Amino acid sequence: MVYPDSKIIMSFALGAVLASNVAENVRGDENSGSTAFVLGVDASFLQRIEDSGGVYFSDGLPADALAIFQSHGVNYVRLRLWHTPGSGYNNLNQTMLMAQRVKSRGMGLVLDLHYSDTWADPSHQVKPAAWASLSFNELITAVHDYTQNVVTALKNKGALPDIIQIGNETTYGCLWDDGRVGGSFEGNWSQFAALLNAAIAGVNDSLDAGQSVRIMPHIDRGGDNATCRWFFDNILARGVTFDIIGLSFYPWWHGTLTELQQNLDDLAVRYEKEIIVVETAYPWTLDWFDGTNNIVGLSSQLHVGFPATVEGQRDFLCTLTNIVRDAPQDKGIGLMYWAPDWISTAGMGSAWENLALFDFGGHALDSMHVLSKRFTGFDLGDFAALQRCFTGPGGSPSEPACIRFDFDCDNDLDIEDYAEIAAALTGP
Ligand SMILES: [Ca+2]
Ligand SMILES: [Ca+2]
Repeated sequence: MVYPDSKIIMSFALGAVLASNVAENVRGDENSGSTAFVLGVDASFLQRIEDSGGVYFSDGLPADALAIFQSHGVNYVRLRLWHTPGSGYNNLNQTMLMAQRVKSRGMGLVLDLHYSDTWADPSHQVKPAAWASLSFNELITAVHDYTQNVVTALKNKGALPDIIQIGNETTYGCLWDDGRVGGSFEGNWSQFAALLNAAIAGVNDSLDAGQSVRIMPHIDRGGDNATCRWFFDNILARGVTFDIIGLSFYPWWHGTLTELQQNLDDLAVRYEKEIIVVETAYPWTLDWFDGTNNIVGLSSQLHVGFPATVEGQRDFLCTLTNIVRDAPQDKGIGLMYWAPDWISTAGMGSAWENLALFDFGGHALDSMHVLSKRFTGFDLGDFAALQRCFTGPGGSPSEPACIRFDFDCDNDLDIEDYAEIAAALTGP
């Protein structure tokens, strides 16, 4: 690789910009990431994996998975909450402990309310058993009171969420059949909206004066503009007020990256709401480690240009992050990787060990570096790395410590990357 003099000059110029912006960046860091680009992970499995013997490593040393994520630029953690799950995990008590652990690290928290005792998704929205025989009006009250109670409980533990997801992948509604929409349930939109509004009121009624939480409905279909329009048109027409559009984008289910980009382009302008790709993942291998069947294992599930390698995973994440960040009117505010910690352990199999951001032995993959600080601010501590990566010798975009500076994901450190870094340093 050739490093022309202009790069060296720009590198030193960046140093001056860095120095003049450090104070501002430090102040921004104290703000719990609330205005920073959201680089999140869903770590809802983490306690269970740890209890099953899972250990994580970074640079060969064992470490707290959350610390590893944070040192790689992750600033938000998402936790799902089930009403009365069969296991001892993802209930209120265990979620409160994890939420405190997240908050104690100064990270942002996304609470993912499933309104079910188990997985809620476009094919399953089963009411909690405790609510199975309630009338619709009683269900409205239950949703309000439960939401108020769980948010109050978190608040009282010093772990008030920053963003609350009112339902999980509610593409066809929630709390079936009362809140079911689509197909023969198309007449149910008003009931579904009433349930969402009850949840929102429950959040608001849990807050003290001066506190605020951003509300995020969530559906899958990140690459399906027609379904996204259908969903958000319908809830907005029925007075559901919210802050953020949450979309899942699993590339083997939800379309191409181009379709995602076109969808974000439309939604950002159509609704003028912030958007987070709240679930995504990509495989670093098609191999597997245990007897629990994996979600992804076929080359036909991959996207052209993104092989199932650590580099392919890195390139996917880099490209996806840019697509979100480049949505119109700065409405793309982040993405969250689903279960990057779901390694296989002796006590718990994984359907996701080839989609994690750790290898089969729990060692952080180099692809994790792509998240690092790309959109959350550089500081003086990054200057030496900047210089070394751009001016060599030895610096190259394939080196883990340098991956984060390749903003345009072309596996080259060049003038375009300088422009992005300068922009990151000088802020909006
Ligand atoms: Ca497996
Ligand atoms: Ca580049």
